[in-house]
Amino acid sequence: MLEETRTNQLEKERALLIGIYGGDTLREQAEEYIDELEMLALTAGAQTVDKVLQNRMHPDPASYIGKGKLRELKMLVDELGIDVLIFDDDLSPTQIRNVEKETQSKVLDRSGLILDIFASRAKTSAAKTQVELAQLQYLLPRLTRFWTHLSRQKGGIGTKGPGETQIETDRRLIGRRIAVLKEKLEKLDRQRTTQRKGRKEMTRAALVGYTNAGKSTLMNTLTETEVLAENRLFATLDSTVRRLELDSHNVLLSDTVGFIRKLPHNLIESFKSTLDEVREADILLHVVDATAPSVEEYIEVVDQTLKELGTEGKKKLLIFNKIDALPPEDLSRMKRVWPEALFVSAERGIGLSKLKDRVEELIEEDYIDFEFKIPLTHYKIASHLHDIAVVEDESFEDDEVIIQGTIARKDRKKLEEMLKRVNGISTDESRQSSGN
Ligand SMILES: Nc1nc2c(ncn2[C@@H]2O[C@H](COP(=O)(O)OP(=O)(O)OP(=O)(O)O)[C@@H](O)[C@H]2O)c(=O)[nH]1
Ligand SMILES: [Mg+2]
Repeated sequence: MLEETRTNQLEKERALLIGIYGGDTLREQAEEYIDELEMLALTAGAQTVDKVLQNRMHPDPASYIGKGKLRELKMLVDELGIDVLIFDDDLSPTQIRNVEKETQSKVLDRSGLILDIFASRAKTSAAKTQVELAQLQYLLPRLTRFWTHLSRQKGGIGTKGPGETQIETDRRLIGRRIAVLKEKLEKLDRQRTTQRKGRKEMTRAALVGYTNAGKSTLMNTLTETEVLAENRLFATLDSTVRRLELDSHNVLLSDTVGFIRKLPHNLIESFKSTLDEVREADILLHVVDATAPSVEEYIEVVDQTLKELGTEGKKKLLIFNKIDALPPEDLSRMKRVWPEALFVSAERGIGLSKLKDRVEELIEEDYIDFEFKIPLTHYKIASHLHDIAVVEDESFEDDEVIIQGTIARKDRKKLEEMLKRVNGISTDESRQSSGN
């Protein structure tokens, strides 16, 4: 059961959900989409009173659903005491206006709803700024509707909305606010980059996946921490980074915001800096809720979103979670379909050692042998090496320490260059001291 939010609200808004099927979308699919929309509505604090599905190839450009259906909708609104109509697709400003006019009810589309949830969830300054930016960008083209709304609230029946000048003024104000927010985000971005510099050399893995897949739970179990994990959509909005100690490697593991179908594009845009954790990761751990009704589609949505973020070519592990709640026959079937995938239960701690082994294998693919001779005068380099490499042997000789082991290819190159400089200096020093 999905927990309800905003319980302080005296009366829950009564929502009617509307979707269409036909064309590429089968009825069962549309039903599932609308169930997801119900979850979203509940997360936002609304109570779903009824759902309406219409069979039509394409949305009506004027009102999304057909004229006749719209009249039916109006009757339902009155009969059931509906406060808000929520559409499963994004509506154009014209569609919103027409439906509002015909039904005399508040109209929200999927993006508007998702943005509303993000807004109520955002806690940190970065998340708040990102959400506000996305909301304003969403609002800008829809401005007329909000003003029509406002004038109606003032009581003017059939008023045409404010004059163009008022809307223009408002557009300018929003435009200015957007600029301020963008600047603020850039500043936050610079701070994050500085913070990140220190951990550049460690292997980084990011948990990604559909919302509610169990990313945060997996993060908690693997790193023995306590980030918020709950049965609601978008529990996580900010990335959290924790150290994960494996047998021979240390990894920085980050937990990130979940994805969903039809995630508003400007939301992805404005969350790009939060999603930097994903873009900069060496390994992506794609967590999938194995008990979800349409696993394949969830995987596809996540892959598409990852593509949008420009993360192709990264190493990826597909991890099916919640296998404790999966009927055994489904588990066997999935193992056949995805022989490469891992099957775990984050909550029960099943399959985690195999998961850790696989992560180590992936890291090791890029690991190569090294042997470095480091002057004791630069022992700092040796301790740094202990942090970033797997040290297998260490011996002391005269004024040098000889260290052997395996290291990431990119780090070996860096250290070689560093040592070249250091050895250059010490050779010079020794030449000078021997009087040559
Ligand atoms: N049965 C079962 N439930 C699990 C398992 N792992 C997580 N869950 C439940 O799934 C729900 C979502 O878990 P989270 O870890 O918050 O999911 P998330 O992917 O971080 O979700 P968002 O942050 O909202 O994107 C919670 O109610 C968890 O208790 C598991 O292994 N088995
Ligand atoms: Mg989470």
